[in-house]
Amino acid sequence: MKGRFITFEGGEGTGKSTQVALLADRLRQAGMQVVTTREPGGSPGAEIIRHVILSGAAKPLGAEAEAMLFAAARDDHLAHTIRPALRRGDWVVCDRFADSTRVYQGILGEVDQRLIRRLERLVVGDTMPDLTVVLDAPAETGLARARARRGHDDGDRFEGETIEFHQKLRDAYRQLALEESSRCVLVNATDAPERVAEKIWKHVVDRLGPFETSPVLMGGAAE
Ligand code: T5A
Repeated sequence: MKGRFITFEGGEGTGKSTQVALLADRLRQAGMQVVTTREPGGSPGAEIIRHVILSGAAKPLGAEAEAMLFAAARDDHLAHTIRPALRRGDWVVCDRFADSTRVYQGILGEVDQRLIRRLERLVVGDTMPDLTVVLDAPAETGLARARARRGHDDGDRFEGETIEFHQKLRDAYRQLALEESSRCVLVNATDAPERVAEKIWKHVVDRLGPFETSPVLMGGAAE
């Protein structure tokens, strides 16, 4: 049996990591084997590339080179973590994936769309997500959450960008969710985490269910 592949996308601090953990818990309760992972990173080789990019060391090379580094990290992640898990029949829940490159490097970084698409075809091929949850919140809300969690104001390579950058990021993700509505769902992430999780669970059941699970596990607040 082939597993299912779910990715989370959105701006900084929209709650992706929080929701990855909550969804994984819920899928496990429903009897699935679940692998949680993240990008950039998610395999030993990709974690090394993560450090190079997020430290800002690659920024002087330009957005095109960064896009290639993200693609190299993704290639390693797919080979060593994602595809083996899917072949085992596990569910893979991933914090960011190829849409992040489309949005951050392609739209915000203005890297030629043809290069972005070629890299995606080459690296991802047919291992596209079955479902992508795009978390949506005002840029100020996300950045404030990310800063509060860290406890100081210095962000990583991308958190350090201007507020206009983060507003454009939000617009680009909303547009992506609209254009790819057969794969993506846009979820308002300004509610309390449990309420956001409930909305996501309903989308997962709707798009990828039904699961053989008890009605109690399927229940919860409506939206
Ligand atoms: N990138 C990545 C690219 O440019 N191209 C690519 O191809 C890829 C893959 C990754 C960076 O790399 C860029 C994008 C990113 O800039 P990262 O450190 O992994 O960097 O950072 P992010 O993915 O942006 O994740 P963050 O850690 O900033 O935020 P999350 O995961 O969205 O949010 P989370 O869950 O950690 O929550 C942040 C704080 O808010 C609270 C949490 O408890 C936490 O304290 N919170 C909430 N508070 C109130 N209400 C809610 N609903 C909340 N949900 C969470």
